[in-house]
Amino acid sequence: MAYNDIKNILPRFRFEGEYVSSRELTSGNINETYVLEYRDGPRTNMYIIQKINTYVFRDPLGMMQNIAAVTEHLKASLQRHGGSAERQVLELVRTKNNDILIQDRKLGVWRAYTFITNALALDVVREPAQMEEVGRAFGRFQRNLADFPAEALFETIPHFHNTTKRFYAFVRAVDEDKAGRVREVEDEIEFLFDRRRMMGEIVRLLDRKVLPLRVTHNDTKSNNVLLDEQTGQSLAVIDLDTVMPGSSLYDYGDAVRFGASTAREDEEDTRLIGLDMEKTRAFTRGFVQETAGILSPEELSRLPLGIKVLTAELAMRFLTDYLDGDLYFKVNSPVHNLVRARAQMALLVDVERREEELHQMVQHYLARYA
Ligand code: ADP
Ligand code: GN1
Ligand code: MG
Repeated sequence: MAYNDIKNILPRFRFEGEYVSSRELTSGNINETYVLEYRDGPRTNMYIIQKINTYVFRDPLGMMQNIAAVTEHLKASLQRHGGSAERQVLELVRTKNNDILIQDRKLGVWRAYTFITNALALDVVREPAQMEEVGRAFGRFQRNLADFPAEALFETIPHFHNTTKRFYAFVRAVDEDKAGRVREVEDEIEFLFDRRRMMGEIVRLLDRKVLPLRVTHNDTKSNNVLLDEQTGQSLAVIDLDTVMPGSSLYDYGDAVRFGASTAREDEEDTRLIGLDMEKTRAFTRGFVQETAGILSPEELSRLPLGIKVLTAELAMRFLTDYLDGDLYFKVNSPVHNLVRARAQMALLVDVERREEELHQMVQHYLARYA
């Protein structure tokens, strides 16, 4: 990363001390993230600064207002229960004008957080115990936001997990064939058409009010949770850009499809891809323990549907972006989105095969904790 990219933006935030260094973190698929080090006498202060992708987030101020409100709520809830918010809630660093973000016509849109030190964000979950902690973190997040007024939130990306609308967008991408890639992916297109009905199932259950709308995170990858490096315990849920009204099945399903896959999200060898049942069980245990008494029996019994729908949704989103010519997700090669789409399809085939097993597993934890 070139220091040049950020040097003009740094003096506008309330960072304490003298700038020492910066390093780019490249795990995210949307925003640009840098870790900063400042020295203030004997103290080292670390910060995160992010350039917000305004193609993806059309109303960055609305998004930042959501984040400010949600982090305040989480902090108050921790303190009410006798805990401390330190290292457990994201903390915004304001600008010298006391704003929560910078919108500069030339330099772009930026925000900053204090960096939570000695913490791990897992791009790959190594052990079931880590996955259980990730489950606990997202379960607790859901619990702590159960009394947050959903109507106070902006929809930062309208219809984000609305797979019915996403299916129409996919069909449009096929029709338009902007990048001339449709011919290469006819099998993949058919794969998704075959699952059209299944993909719309959560949306239909929300419409019929069988499932309630809640405040959800909506992007529950394992690298959006920080674990204490020493104890392994979960600290903070991060990446709050998509906190919006949604279904608990989204958070459960997205977390499992990412963290309990036997391979990375962009694994090329699809034979290596499947669902790790031990990690799935561990996540479910952590998540159900924290949300028992909050989530309804209708939600809890349908958790496996979340895995199926979210895996299919991501396959469709990656393929749509491939057909559009890679406008949305960051890519490291022209086939990156296609590789990602195929990987999600391989995972989905395994999830479908294990459907009965997944239902039994969920019932087991419901009997025990819910
Ligand atoms: P993206 O939307 O691009 O995924 P994230 O907000 O998830 O961006 O940040 C990317 C990575 O930066 C995270 O996975 C984590 O490793 C690190 N990170 C972000 N915020 C913090 C923080 N406050 N403290 C420590 N690490 C952080
Ligand atoms: C994006 O920003 P990041 O990398 O945490 C995307 C998620 C996808 C994920 C797939 C705002 O998440 O929805 O599931 O990539 N975020 C947005 O890796 O679209
Ligand atoms: Mg992230």
